[in-house]
Amino acid sequence: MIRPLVILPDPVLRQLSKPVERVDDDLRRFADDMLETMYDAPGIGLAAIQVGTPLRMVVIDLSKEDEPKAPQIFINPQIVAQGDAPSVYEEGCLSIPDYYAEVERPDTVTVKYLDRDGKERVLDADGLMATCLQHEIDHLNGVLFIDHISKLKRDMVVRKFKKLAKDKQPSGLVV
Ligand code: GNR
Ligand code: NI
Repeated sequence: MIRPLVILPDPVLRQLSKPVERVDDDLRRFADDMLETMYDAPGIGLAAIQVGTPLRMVVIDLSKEDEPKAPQIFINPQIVAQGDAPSVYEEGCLSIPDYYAEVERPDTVTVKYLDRDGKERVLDADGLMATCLQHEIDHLNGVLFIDHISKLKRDMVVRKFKKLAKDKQPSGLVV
């Protein structure tokens, strides 16, 4: 089931997500909904809070269009180590549609998490996977990629999305 995305400036995006306590069939079904929503968007990652559920779960698929799908589920992901070198990527976010900006983050991260069977795993990530995992884990803490750009740019984006949300209010509907 494709779920509606939560869009800036919805305060839900600023919530702190809670650890998953049990990896069961309900959770796996929810993860499948997240993947379906991410593929539909389309995006390369999605945090549960982006569909309104404040749980510490992330899905990622970095496969290219002409490659087989490679869905990955990260439950309760934690960054346990990060590289010293910075890396800059142009980031976007499904909760901030059509806005892109360069963000600097550590170039590598080691992430500890539970897989879809509830088994503890450790992943050493670099490149786009390192960037994406940091972007998604930020979401679990109520942090957005625009929090890593200049205040001037951030204020411009937030103002634009506030106006878009206001224009979409039913009160502004002219029949
Ligand atoms: O689809 C997405 N693309 C992307 C590009 C660069 C860095 C991070 C991302 S994640 C984003 C999907 C999303 O909003 N995940 O939270
Ligand atoms: Ni995002």
